[in-house]
Amino acid sequence: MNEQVRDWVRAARHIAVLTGAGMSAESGVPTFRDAQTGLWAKFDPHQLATENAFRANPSMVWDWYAFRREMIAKVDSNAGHRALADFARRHPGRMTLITQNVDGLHQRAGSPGVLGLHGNISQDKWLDTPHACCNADAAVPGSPPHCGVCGNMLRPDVVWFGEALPLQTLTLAENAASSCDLMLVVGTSGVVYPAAGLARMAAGKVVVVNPHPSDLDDAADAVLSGTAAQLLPQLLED
Ligand code: BV8
Repeated sequence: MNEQVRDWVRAARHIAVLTGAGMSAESGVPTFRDAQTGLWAKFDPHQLATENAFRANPSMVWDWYAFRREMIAKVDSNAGHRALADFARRHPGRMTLITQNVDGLHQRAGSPGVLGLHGNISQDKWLDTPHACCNADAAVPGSPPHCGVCGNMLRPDVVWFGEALPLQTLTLAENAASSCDLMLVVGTSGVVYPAAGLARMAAGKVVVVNPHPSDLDDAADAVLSGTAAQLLPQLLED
């Protein structure tokens, strides 16, 4: 393990962590770029994860999310998720965890106050502003479930491309980035914004953890070439 980076971790009063799909790869959740297995192989996720795609073909997009939900329900957090949760438990208030992931595995590992920039795949919300008739518990089952009176559809409570991130969450993430002594950037290709921009606005040193080159390596003070579950336990042990 890179001793210099471990020294940075030990010396840091406030550590911000930004994670992406690579964080959950060792849990068995394919990353966004290699998520497209089997019947979804021919679809570009950046195309599917849009309001237009959902309105154009609601059942196709709903089924894609149902496929991912089933997969996520079968897996568990890995040693990388647990190392972050353990560090936060041992050092309350010293770490702010920001994730692009919608799988809930950080939360399942016990990480407190996770800033979920892109939502939560296991929750639904109404596509259009709900009327008095729109009761999710009474929604007509189907792909997707919908209101039996006005036809309003349920959609996954995630941020689709072209949609704004939850403002309060983004603001808290930006505050953490601009006040950190150290930012760990784990398992992200760094191509999706404004999430990737957080690494470029980090006040402290930036350390990338990724087995492959990423678009944020140029912003890094150190690049640790390895996986989240392998490196984070070593990096974060006291
Ligand atoms: C918006 C939820 C405006 C849905 C997601 C600036 C420049 C260029 C483009 C833009 C820009 N600003 C905005 C844009 C447009 C767009 C964007 O960024 N496009 C990209 C593709 C060019 N951004 C948006 O549309 C955002 N919204 O801008 O709104 C606006 C503002 C106000 C009012 C109205 C509108 C919304 C972006 C969020 C979209 N939703 N997810 C869902 O999940 O279905 S993004 C989704 O894709 C993920 O959440 C994540 O963010 C991204 C995937 O990236 P990664 O997580 O990094 O995963 P990836 O597979 O790419 O890479 C995995 C990495 O892990 C690899 O590097 C690999 O090497 C590594 N790895 C593999 N195994 C391991 C590992 N690492 C460690 N350990 C391992 N074991």
